[in-house]
Amino acid sequence: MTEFFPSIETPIPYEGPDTDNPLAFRWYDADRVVGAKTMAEHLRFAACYWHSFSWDGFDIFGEGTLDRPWINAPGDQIEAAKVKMAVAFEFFEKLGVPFWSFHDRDIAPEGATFAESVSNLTQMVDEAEAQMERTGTQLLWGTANAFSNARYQAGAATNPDPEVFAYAAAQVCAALDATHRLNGQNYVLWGGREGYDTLLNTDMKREQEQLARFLTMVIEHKHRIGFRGTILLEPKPYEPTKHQYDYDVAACHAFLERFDLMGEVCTNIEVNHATLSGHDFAHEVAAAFGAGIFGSVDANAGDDRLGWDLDRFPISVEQMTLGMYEILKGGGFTTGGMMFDAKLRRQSIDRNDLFHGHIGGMDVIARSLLVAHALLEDEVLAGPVQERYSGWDGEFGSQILGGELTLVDLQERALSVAEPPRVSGRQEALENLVARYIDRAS
Ligand code: XLS
Ligand code: NI
Ligand code: NI
Repeated sequence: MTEFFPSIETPIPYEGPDTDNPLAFRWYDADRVVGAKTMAEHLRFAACYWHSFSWDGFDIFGEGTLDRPWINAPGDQIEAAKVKMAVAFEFFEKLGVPFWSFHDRDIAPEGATFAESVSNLTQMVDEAEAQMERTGTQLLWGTANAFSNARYQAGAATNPDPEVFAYAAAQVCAALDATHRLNGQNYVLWGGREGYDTLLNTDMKREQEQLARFLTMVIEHKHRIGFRGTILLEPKPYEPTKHQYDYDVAACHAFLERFDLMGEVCTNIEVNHATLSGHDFAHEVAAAFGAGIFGSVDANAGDDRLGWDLDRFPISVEQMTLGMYEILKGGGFTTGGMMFDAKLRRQSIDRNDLFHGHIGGMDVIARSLLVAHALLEDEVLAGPVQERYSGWDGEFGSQILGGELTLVDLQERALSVAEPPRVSGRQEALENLVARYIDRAS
């Protein structure tokens, strides 16, 4: 097949911050060592299949604008899927991204029957295996699209009809098998329609119990087939449903505790989902590490004035620095990575725009890694934080936390000691320090 991106060199080179070449990295230098690992090892970048190759720019107001000739192409659907896959891997290879990720329906068309869908998927997994072998691209994660088809209008695992639950289970079984075959590092469950629009027709308690049963079956299957990757829940507060059960990291944590699934499941944190839930990205990362359920990141960005999942490419070094800082502080990625769940704007119709989006996102995150690493190395924030809590490390603090003192003991103490002195929280000074590290990154 002729190349889809003929003007791009293989792979995109690193040329440093001063380059004027828009098709070169300015910050992402894969082999550069930062602390104990290379940038590539720290960041484990992945590109996604769906936004870049399965979507032609259509929105609720209008038709597709992007040049994706395999979409709705007449003729053999498997042939069209193969053309699409060849282009996707040409892109991954030319970008120099080590990982990719997919939904079952992104790579293989849904058939007229379930059996046909599985057969389509199997053929395309064969194809993917060959493309991965050829290019050296690895699979960060696979997932099932259990939200687009009309049968899932009322949810998949949380559907009021057990037949739909069963269909979704069959689909996830096949998608997990495919991910296992392709040696995926993780398997993701994003609850696309696992929520509700109105309580007038919804039994929330029952739906959550169904979801727990579903997840338990996925875990059992993972162990049965010997899949060694991590199972990840991807929190999102709403959209498409008005309320989604996996609202944020805290809701996922509570769900896993409630149904005794801790230790089996981690989270895939999407930047734009964090902001939709009313949290900062860094908050969600810190919450996940705090609960022991940090897994992977869907890197993207929203817009300050638009309250839906815009999936822009990351643009803010500050936002990503604060998230990267929490990731490094927590010990970094293990099976997870920085996956671009990001899409072009509808007017970005030049083929190379896909490179510009990813190059910019990778540079923002690579630069954030440098800043976060320096902040951590120099203990710029750790020092003040440790100092702030130092009382808890002393004898009195330890007695309180160790359960040696009662409420009455503390009341008695208050009667005899002076008012505790107040100290500055120094937020502005700390923000200035972070800004200085961002200025200095090199
Ligand atoms: C949608 C989600 C989706 C998941 C994969 O908002 O981000 O893209 O990452 O199903
Ligand atoms: Ni996502
Ligand atoms: Ni999303």
